[in-house]
Amino acid sequence: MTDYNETRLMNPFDIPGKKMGWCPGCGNYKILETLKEALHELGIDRRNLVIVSGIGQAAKTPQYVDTNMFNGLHGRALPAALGIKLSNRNLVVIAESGDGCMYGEGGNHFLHAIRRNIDITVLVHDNMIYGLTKGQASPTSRMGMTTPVQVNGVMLEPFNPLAVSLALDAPFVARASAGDGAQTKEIIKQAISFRGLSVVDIFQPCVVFNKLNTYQWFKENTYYLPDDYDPTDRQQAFAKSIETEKLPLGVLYCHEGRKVYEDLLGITRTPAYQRTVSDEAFEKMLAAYR
Ligand SMILES: Cc1ncc(C[n+]2csc(CCOP(=O)(O)OP(=O)(O)O)c2C)c(N)n1
Ligand code: SF4
Repeated sequence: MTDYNETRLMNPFDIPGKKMGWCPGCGNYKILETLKEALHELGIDRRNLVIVSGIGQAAKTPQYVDTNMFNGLHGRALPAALGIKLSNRNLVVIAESGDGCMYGEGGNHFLHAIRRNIDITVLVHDNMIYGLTKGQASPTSRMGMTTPVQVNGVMLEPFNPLAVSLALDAPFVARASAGDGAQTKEIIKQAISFRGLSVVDIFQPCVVFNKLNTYQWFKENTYYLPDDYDPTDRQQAFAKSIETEKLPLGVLYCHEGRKVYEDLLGITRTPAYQRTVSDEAFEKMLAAYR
């Protein structure tokens, strides 16, 4: 087994001396670290990886990873990720953003990415708040939580990303918690290795604007799926996803049955940038425009 510090020192995804925009203690740090370790341990080539995000605190993550990145508009990580994957299906594509960005502004894209079953990994830093814009309620905010905008408490039921993903037959659905780096890393590794759309909802404390869902709250309100849990049973996974007393952590569902979108489209060709064009064909094309 590789020593933790040794892994950190050798990690090719680190950007030494990078100035970070996150508050001390933010759960985003742990997710970033575990992501870089997962990528390193999977032996992913930095040149074949693209991390795509929207806008927000979580969406800054790709700026702190030494690889290719695309920063889209708020909620628009997934359409960009889809375009990137379809232009070169050999790339490992990770879409990564906050709960507001992915489930709120990007909610429609989230639904249709699952329907399409693109072979990408969706990592959602779920801090149950809008962090970057200073603490308004997000789709996953708990009912009753007060914020500077929801002064009488959030009055809506939270969005349930796991139940929605399972209802749409997402083939890989998991939940992790930033408080447990080791488990989060293993789940991220499984999600990246999975062929098809994988959704990982990662609990992430926002230590500044969310005083309800603290590290302690996540510890007290979650539990690990037991070792004998069968992740191929979709109905059982759905039952787990709607539990409310304590929230399950682990891979709820993993089933390699659905065709991925790239296969359905029949994309087998070499990416455009790798293709060679004969001089003759090129001259012919130019001539057609003269
Ligand atoms: C269409 C649109 N609506 C609103 C905003 C303003 N805005 C920027 S970041 C953000 C909240 C981000 O929250 P979340 O996605 O949960 O990520 P976090 O900052 O908590 O990581 C909002 C509302 C925007 N940039 N674009
Ligand atoms: S405001 Fe919250 S989410 Fe943003 S960096 Fe600070 S602790 Fe993290």
